[in-house]
Amino acid sequence: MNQSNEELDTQITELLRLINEADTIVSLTGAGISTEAGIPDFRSPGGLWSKYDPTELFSADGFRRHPETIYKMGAELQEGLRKSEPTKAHVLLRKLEELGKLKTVITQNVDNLHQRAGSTDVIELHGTLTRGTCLKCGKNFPHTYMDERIAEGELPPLCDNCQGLIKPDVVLFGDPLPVEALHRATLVAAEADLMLVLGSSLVVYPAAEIPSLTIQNGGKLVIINLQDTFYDRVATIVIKQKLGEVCDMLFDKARW
Ligand code: CNA
Repeated sequence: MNQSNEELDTQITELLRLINEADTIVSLTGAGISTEAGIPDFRSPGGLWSKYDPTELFSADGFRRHPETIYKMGAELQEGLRKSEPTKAHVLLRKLEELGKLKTVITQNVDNLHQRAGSTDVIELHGTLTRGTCLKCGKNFPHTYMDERIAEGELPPLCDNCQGLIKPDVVLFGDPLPVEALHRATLVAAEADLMLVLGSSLVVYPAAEIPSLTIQNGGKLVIINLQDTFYDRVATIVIKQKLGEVCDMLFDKARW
C-alpha cells in the first residue's frame, strides 16, 4: 500500500536528516532499483518469475540441463539493458559517494548499472552478466563473445579453447556466493552507521542477512521498497514508494 503525500514528505525529511548525520553509508540494492530502467525484477507482478520456473531454470543443475534457457533469459535482460540508463536511485548512490557519505554499494544485481552510474566501490554478490566462464577449462569471456556466438546461431555458446559450456558469471540457486565478495560485504555492513536497502524483497539468503549486521553493530536501517520485507519492523524508516519518486523528493529537499 502506498503512503499519503504528507507521510511521505515527513519520511523524506527524516531520511535526509539520517543521511546528513551519517558518516559511513552502505547500500544493499536489489532488482527493484533497476525496474525503472526497464529491467524486470523477479517477484513483482509481471516479473521474471511469472514467465520462468525459478527453481528449475535459475539453479546450477537447471543450467546444466537447459543452458539455452538461461541464455534466453539473459538475452531478455541484455535487450532491456541495451536500451536502459541507470535510474535516479543509481544516480543518488553515486551522488552520496561523491559527497563522501557512501562507502560501498553491495548489490544483488547482475546488470552493471551501478558501475555505469559512476559508483566506484560495488560488491556484486550475485556476479555479473558482463562475463562468462568455461565450465570445462575455466577460460573467461566478455559477454560480447557469447553474444556473437549466439548471433551466429550457437546456443548455448561454447568455449573457443575446449568446446566446453560457457556459464554466465551469475550466481544461480545452488551455486556458492563469491567468497571474497560476501566476506567484504559483511565487513562493510558491520562498519556502516546507515544501511540503505533499495529495491530488494530481502528474501534471498545470504544477501538478506547483511542488514542485520549493520543493526547488530548499532547502525540504522532505511528500507525503500514497494513491498513489505521481513526487516520492516526493525528499520528506522520504511518507505513504500517508487524509488524514482523518492529520489526526486530527496534531491528537491537536499539541493545537492
Ligand atoms: P526481487 O525479489 O525481485 O525484489 C525486488 C523488490 O523491488 C520487490 O520487493 C519490489 O516490490 C521492489 N521494487 C520493484 N520496483 C521498485 C521500484 N521502482 N521502487 C521501489 N521498489 C521496487 O529482487 P531481489 O534483488 O530482492 O532478489 C534477489 C535476486 C534478483 C538476485 O539474485 C538478483 O540477481 C535477481 N535479479 C536481478 C536483476 C538485475 O540485475 N537487474 C533483475 C532480476 C532479478
